[in-house]
Amino acid sequence: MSGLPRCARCRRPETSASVVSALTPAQALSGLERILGAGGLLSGELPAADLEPYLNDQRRLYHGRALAIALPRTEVEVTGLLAFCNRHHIGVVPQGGNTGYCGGATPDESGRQIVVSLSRLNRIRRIDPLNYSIVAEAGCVLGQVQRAADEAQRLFPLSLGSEGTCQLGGNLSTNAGGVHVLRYGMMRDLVLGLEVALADGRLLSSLGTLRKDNTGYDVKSLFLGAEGTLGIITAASLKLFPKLKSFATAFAAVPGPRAAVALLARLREASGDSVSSFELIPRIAVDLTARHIPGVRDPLDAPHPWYVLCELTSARAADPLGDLLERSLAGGLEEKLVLDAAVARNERDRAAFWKLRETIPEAQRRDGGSLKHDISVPVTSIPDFIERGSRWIADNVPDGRLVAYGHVGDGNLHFNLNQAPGADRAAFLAREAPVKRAIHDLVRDFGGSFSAEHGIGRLKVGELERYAPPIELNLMRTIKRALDPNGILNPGKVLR
Ligand code: FAD
Ligand code: 2HG
Ligand code: ZN
Repeated sequence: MSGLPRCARCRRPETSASVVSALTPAQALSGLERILGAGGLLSGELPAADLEPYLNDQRRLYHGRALAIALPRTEVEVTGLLAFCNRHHIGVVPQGGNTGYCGGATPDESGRQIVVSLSRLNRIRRIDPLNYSIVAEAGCVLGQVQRAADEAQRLFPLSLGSEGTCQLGGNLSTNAGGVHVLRYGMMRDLVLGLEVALADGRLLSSLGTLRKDNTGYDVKSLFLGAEGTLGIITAASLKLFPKLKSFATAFAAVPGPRAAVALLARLREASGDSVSSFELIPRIAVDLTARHIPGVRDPLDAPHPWYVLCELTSARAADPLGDLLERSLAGGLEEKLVLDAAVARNERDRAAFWKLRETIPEAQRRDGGSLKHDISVPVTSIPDFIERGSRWIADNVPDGRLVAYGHVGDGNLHFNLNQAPGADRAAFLAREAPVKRAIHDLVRDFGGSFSAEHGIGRLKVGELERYAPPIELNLMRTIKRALDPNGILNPGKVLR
């Protein structure tokens, strides 16, 4: 990658060879204005502060420029915009809530791409409680979809720390994970149908709500996790579940990851698979959140090396989940799988446990520079992976501290490092490449993935080239060429 041009501000290699349009910027803008109407396009005439939120990613890894920000109101406007951009070879970057971790929604530095914000396509089109399904537009904020389901006495189970901001289209396009995957699966598993604007301006309208439909290739699945490189998702039909009525939540100290994995297996058996979340949290994350996030405190009296936040849930109001959880934890105490535990007595306790967990990324950010690795290995291998990874970091990164936490029930860890107190931020961040290589190579040795739930975006294009089986990469490129022959859709993301 070293031979590629670098971004003037962040010095990262540019992966995007932007498509080049024969139109002048003024011609392109007036064509787009005709399609999107008054107020449908933000361009350089506005104060820079109005455009900035669309041009940076939330981790501040990338700083792009754009010819304009398009704000379509309907799927028809999205198709019109794509037909125009395809005809004139203008690169298009779909953007949802812009909470992605890999720079996928940020335009490149050329200033020739259009950012397409889906935020105005934000209607819940219909909800069918009997069919346990909902049809919602791509710009709906995830929390809005959850609330619509809740009001209909149903559950839409996808849940992420960013759910107040991220949008359905972004969730679908990153195949988001989060804290309920153990029970309900990833975003992909929750989809019944999609409506997608294709590069050439056609609309794939496949918003059926069937559970069973074996009619040829599963075309919609191509767009799930494609990060806007194969089409722009404008709406989706999704599965709903019975609304949850009982919860039992514990914050338990465990001697280490091995005990955590054993405890999870025991809880799943004992509860008839009612475990909906099982999150691993290291001591350092409790310290960081207590220090940086107002209102967070350690739920237990004495410090311990590791913790799990586990939650059992049921759609039956009278399910005795609390007793079951307490009995399992007591059994765990006897067998030394558990050292101590706090069980939520009310909704306030429960919210406090979850606040500690969900604010770990923010606490990491406030504490200084961090290097992030969104990895997964088989659940059984989690303890050995953590042991070997920790040893490597202790031996090789003296100015870093491991903050390894996450969705251990899915085998997914955020194997992150923060700069040690007093360390030089720039020198620590400069270690990114060798640290990433060592950790991702270790992940490969364990048969794991270097991107469990955050996707590829621009950040991990090189990693995909390094670790993906060549045949898979080749098939991906074939699909990309077939669906986007002019390369206008999110150029330089996922595939170079
Ligand atoms: P964006 O960031 O706007 O876009 C993401 C990608 O999707 C880009 O490539 C973009 O081009 C593409 N895209 C967006 N909309 C469309 C569309 N309509 N059609 C086609 N392509 C589109 N992620 C997890 O998986 N699990 C977590 O637990 C989790 N926790 C998080 C916690 C915090 C505090 C934060 C800040 C982020 C977290 N994330 C998590 C990451 C992020 O929220 C998810 O990746 C989310 O799905 C991104 O949605 P978005 O709307 O913000 O997408
Ligand atoms: C989470 O699980 C998110 O909190 C963010 O996926 C992880 O910041 C991270 O590394
Ligand atoms: Zn996560």
